[in-house]
Amino acid sequence: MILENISLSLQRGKAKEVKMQVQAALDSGVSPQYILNCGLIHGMNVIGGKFKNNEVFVPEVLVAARAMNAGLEILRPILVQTGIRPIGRAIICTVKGDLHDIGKNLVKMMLEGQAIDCIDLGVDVDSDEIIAAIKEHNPDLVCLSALLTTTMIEQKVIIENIEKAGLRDKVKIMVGGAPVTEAFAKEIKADAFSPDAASAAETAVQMLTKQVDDDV
Ligand code: B1M
Repeated sequence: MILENISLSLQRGKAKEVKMQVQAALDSGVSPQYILNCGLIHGMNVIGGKFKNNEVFVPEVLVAARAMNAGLEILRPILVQTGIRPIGRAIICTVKGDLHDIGKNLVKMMLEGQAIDCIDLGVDVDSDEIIAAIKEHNPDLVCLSALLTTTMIEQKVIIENIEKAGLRDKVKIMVGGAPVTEAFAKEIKADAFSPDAASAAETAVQMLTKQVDDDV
C-alpha cells in the first residue's frame, strides 16, 4: 500500500508527499531498493506511458520528475553510504541536447554506493566540457547518459572527440539511457553499456578493479 501511494503521489507531482511517504516507508523497514523500484520508478514508468499516449504533457511530466528527485534525495544517504576509500573516479553527465537527469542521478548514486567518486557535469554537456573535465580531474571512467534517440548519437561524437584529443587511452567510457543498446555501444566503441543503474555500478566496479589488477 505504501509503495502504491508513493507511486501515485509521484504521478500527481506531489513532491512533499513523496518525500514523507519515502521516509515513512524507510522508517517501517521497507528496503530502499524496493522503494526505488516499486514506488518511484514504477510511478515514473506510469507517467512515461501516459506521456507517450498523449494522456499527460510536459508540465505534468516535469512535476512528476521533481517529485521523483525529491524522493531520491531521501534515499540518497542510504544508497551511497559506504565509508570505504574510493576505488576510482568517474565523470558523469547527460549529453548535449538532452535535459533528462533522473537516470543519470540514479547511476551516480549507485556508483557512489560502490565507493566511486563522482564528478557530475550535469545535463546538456558537450565534448569540450568533458575533455576539459578529463584534463582537470583525471578520472578513470566517463559515464554518458542519453534518453533521446536524437541525442544518443552525441555519445558517438563525444567518444570520437575524446579520441581526437589523445585522451581515449586514459579513460574507460560507459554509455547508457533508455534508447541505448549493447549493439550501439559496440558500434560507437564505448568500453561498456549498462541497461540500468544497478548494473552500471557493477560494471564500473569490474572495470575499475580490473584496471587496478592490470596496473599492478
Ligand atoms: Co522526456 N522523453 N522529453 N522528459 N521523458 C522520454 C525519454 C520519452 C521516451 C517519452 C515518450 O515519448 N514515451 C521521449 C523520448 C523519445 C525518443 O527519443 N525515443 C521523450 C521526449 C520526446 C521528450 C521531449 C522531446 C518532449 C517535448 O518537449 N516534446 C523533451 C526533450 C527535452 C530535452 O531533453 N531536450 C522531453 C522532456 C522531458 C521533461 C523535461 C519533461 C522530463 C525530464 C525531467 C528530468 O529528467 N529532470 C521528461 C521525462 C521525465 C521523461 C520520461 C517520462 C521519464 C524519464 C525518466 O526519468 N525515467 C521518459 C519516458 C520513459 O522513460 N518512460 C521521457 C526514469 C529513469 C529512472 O529512467 O532515465 O531511463 P531512465 O534511466 C535508467 C536507464 O535508462 C539507465 O539507468 C537508469 C535507472 O535504472 N541509464 C543508464 C540512464 N543513463 C544511464 C547511463 C549509464 C548506464 C545506465 O551509463 C553511463
